[in-house]
Amino acid sequence: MTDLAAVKAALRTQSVETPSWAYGNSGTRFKVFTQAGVPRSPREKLDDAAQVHEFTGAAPTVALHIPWDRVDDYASLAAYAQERGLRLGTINSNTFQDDDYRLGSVCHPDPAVRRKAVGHLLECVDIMDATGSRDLKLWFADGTNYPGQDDIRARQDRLAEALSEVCARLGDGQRMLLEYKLFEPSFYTTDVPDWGTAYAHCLRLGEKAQVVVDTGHHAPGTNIEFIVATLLREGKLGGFDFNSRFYADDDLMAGAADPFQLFRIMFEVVRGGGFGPGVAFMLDQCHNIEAKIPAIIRSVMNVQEATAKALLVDRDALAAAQRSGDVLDANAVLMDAYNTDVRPLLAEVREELGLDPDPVAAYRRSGWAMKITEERTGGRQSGWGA
Ligand code: AOS
Ligand code: ZN
Ligand code: ZN
Repeated sequence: MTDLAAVKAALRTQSVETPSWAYGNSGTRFKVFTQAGVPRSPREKLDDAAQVHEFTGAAPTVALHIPWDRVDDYASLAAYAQERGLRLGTINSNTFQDDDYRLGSVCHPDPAVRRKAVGHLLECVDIMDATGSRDLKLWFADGTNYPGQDDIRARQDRLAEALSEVCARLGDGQRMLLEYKLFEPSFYTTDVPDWGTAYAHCLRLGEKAQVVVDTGHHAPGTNIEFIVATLLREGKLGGFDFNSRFYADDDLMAGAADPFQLFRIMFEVVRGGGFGPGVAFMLDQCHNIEAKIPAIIRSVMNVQEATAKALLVDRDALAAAQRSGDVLDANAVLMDAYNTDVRPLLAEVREELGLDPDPVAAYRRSGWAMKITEERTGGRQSGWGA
């Protein structure tokens, strides 16, 4: 029998990190649909992120992206965040938007380009020192477009050399989170394409190096929860970039496309002892057509719902059914938890925290959307973005 008090206590500890870039305008390579009232600065992104935390009570940290969130004084930005009940979280590097990186960054054949890329990564660690961030997230767009273009093996050597230098720079309590992605923007090889490559590099680098699982970064049909269970078992799961995908790395709201997959992932996290501060639960999303703040609130709620269902699994009954080889009963135990409507339970948790049970509705009533549109554009919200 599941202890509901323990489930609620666990849910109260959960925090989901929101990404600064999810608050700003974004789009696809075909069009960026701008929205009235979006933030014009990192500080305004934090103002919006504070709304997500105010209404969910579960989003106290905000990931930054360098250079998108570059400021003169990061300690001051951290203080600004703290005044709003937030903390600056993961620092995301960017070695994919500079013309010098056409043939790659840390894997580039030219040592001067590799030096420039490593310099950027070391700057990100300096920023971590200033913001008090624990994690440096590294996603490399590096790869090749044609067979023969470059030496696949030599590129791994270059990557290892760069990662080793950056890892050596990390201070006490700091980590590097290496994120893999099967495809795009390169088309023939990607230098960190899958969990195995990321794991192999992190294994060599030691305990400061961990793997990030972005739920949009796999081939269709990949069993992501298997990867999660394996990385947790090896002590190498550093965190998630949660989002949803129907086609590719769509960066849609977490849990919106396949809530059952998100539940199965969260069950492996709970089962593997990963439900704690050692595994960073981050969102990595781009809200191209939907209003951003409510979409981020919804994503946090979707992660909470998947987690609540995972916590409700009767682990004793499941283990007994598995041991006895009772396939149908074991599956039924898991499906019973998944098919439980956990919204009332989460509403109770929110009310016990002094929050509105419906964070999206509460946000919509707050008038924040109208306020920021007036202040940031002087125009009126078109209505759909409220
Ligand atoms: C790119 O597809 C990856 O998901 C990155 O994690 C993410 O978009 C980037 O970190 C934003 O800087
Ligand atoms: Zn990501
Ligand atoms: Zn991605």
